[in-house]
Amino acid sequence: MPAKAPYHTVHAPCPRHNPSMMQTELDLFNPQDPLQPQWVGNQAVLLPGFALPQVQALLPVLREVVAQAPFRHMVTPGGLKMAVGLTNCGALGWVSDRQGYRYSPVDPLSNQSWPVLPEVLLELANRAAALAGFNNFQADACLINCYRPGNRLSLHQDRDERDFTQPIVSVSLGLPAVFLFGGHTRKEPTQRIGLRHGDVLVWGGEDRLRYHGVLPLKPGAHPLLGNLRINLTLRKAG
Ligand code: MD3
Ligand code: FE
Repeated sequence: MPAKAPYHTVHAPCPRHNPSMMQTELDLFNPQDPLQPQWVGNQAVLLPGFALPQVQALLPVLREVVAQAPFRHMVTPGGLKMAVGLTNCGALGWVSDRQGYRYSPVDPLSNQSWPVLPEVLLELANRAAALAGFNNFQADACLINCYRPGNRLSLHQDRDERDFTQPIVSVSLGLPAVFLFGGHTRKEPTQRIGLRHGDVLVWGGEDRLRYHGVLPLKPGAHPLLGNLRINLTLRKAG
């Protein structure tokens, strides 16, 4: 245990000392253990394991979301089918088709509203945003990506949201991945950071428009999610 708990607002037991949290990736040789926030930019912070105390509550609500709005492979404006499966919850959802990328209040598969953004997820995102210095984060959209082994996300910026002063909070679940974060132009070099089950990333301010992506997912088996990686990104889109 570090002398001082890194997450002052977390009153749950330390997940790495509680086997029921199913954190199976504890590696004493990894400088990321034990849980310490890692600033990867002036306004970008990785909170290792921050979501672990909520995982047991999150998984059933995510299953409900996916039952109402299943993962699908969206088509890019260029006509390519995205390998990563995608769905949304919240008042707005990110969609892509031959017409372009945008946020829509309606799921094009069902012509219904997207599922409600679960309270447990909103509350988790607000606590994470506050730790990074964003005190009035008002997420109205949660994009849910589903990766299988081999799936990658090429370098891109997130610029379909209305207000770039609002941060993005991401929650990683299931198989680990290598996240790439670059600069404000595509050609700048990228850094790599490992994202594991339960990790939360907050990006805002000057880091909000950085290029970023995900390397091809390595095969593996996660005890809770099998051969999947699920990434939730909470945003203020509208
Ligand atoms: C840095 N998702 O959905 S999450 C995306 O792991 C996306 O599925 C990745 O990029 C994933 O758009 C990365 C972390 C993240 C999200 C948004 C960012 C990092 C970011 C926006 C700006 C800079
Ligand atoms: Fe992105």
